[in-house]
Amino acid sequence: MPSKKGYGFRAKSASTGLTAAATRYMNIERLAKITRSEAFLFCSRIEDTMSEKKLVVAVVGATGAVGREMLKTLESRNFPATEVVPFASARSAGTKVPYGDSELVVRELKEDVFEGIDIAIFSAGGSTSEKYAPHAAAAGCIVVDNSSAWRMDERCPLVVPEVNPDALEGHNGIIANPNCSTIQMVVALKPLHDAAGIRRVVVSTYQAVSGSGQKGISELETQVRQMFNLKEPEVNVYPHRIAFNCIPHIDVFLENDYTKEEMKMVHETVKIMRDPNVKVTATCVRVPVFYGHSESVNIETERKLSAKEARAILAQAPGVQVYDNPSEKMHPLAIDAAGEDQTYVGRIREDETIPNGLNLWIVADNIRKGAALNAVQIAEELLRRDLLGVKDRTVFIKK
Ligand code: 25A
Ligand code: L14
Repeated sequence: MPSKKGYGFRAKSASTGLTAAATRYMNIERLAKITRSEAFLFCSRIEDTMSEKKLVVAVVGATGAVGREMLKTLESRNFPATEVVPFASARSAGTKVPYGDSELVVRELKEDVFEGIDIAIFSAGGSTSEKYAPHAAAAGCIVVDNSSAWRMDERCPLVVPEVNPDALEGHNGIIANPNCSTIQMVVALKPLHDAAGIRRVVVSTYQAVSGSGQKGISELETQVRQMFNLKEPEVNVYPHRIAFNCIPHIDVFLENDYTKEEMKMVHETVKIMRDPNVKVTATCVRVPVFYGHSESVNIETERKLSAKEARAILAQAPGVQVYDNPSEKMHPLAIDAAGEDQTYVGRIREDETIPNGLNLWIVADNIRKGAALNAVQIAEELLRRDLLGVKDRTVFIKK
């Protein structure tokens, strides 16, 4: 099984052997110089207040590659959920998924499960989102949806928290998480756009197989093993063999001969940046990498931006880590970005064929920033802005 560097290594402190509550009583007792029973009363009052604020979070598609990462992310970021409920298809109902030190039993997703759930993070594919998200919103449960189903719907904000968090204000109950390749690109491009006005973007992606979920990971692993054993590799998931190959075809082809994945980058970038003047053209390529999408990005700006200025701007940008030292052979690599939360930018240099052009190499973990992490950050932003609840529950229900 391919391992993912940095995954599952969150060491838990067990130094005192005390429960968190007991430690709290003792600390308060010491700090406030009060008796143990007074400290106990004080703490139980705080805990009562906290327990009044129930926050129930569902993960839909919890058994998938992204769903499992969502559970891990909720736990590792200490998301203040009082209860986390995993859902998947009937096939997975009753199985268990890891959550922190424990396991949760997967429930079958049905239309009527959303009553009493505050936030449901979906990653179960477009058709599942299309069918179930309106039922969630109608029950007052906010959906943060990772599929492409709702992204271009005018009723749904399309959000990258570092770029356009205010788009969440006035949401209607379904919030869309952008496409993985788009997320990492806009995280890096937004600060450059603010500084110099991006007019044109030419992007080529190098996308990992984990973008297609567990089945993509298995396909690459199986084909490599078959070829290593001099067997004919079976081709099941992608239109061609992916082992030791690059395939310029992700998602379906459209009438203009671009793929849907490429056109997602074109349209989603404009919606997130709220600027139709940003013209994007994309070529999306599947490469035999397990985790981490890489992108070669050429931009043309209205005002001149030197490589040095761009590097300084990106060094300050939220969610971005500049990693760019050619003389030391330091560039962002998919194998280093895997398991990390940042979007890495390197190979920053001026395009010498036009007056105002830059080339960049942008890499991020497609399952984390490209999917699970961005979705959890959206949920965190909803809490920060006090935007829980659905004001008009009829928006997605046809009367
Ligand atoms: O419509 P889209 O937007 O194009 O998205 C299509 C797929 O892309 C993934 C996700 O796959 C989705 O199914 N995806 C979406 N957004 C992504 C993003 N930003 C993204 N990937 C990367 N980045 P996935 O494998 O991650 O998750 C699949 C989960 O969805 C559950 N599910 C499916 N239909 C459902 C449903 N849940 C409720 N109701 C439904 N009708 C699915 O549960 C899984 O949790 P499951 O029980 O069907 O699967 C159980 C286990 O089986 C593995 N598996 C599934 N199919 C295969 C498989 N293993 C091998 N080969 C297969 N063909 C699952 O991974 C899981 O472990
Ligand atoms: O629109 O790499 O989120 O196959 C899900 C599958 C993005 C591409 C989406 C892949 C897609 C991804």
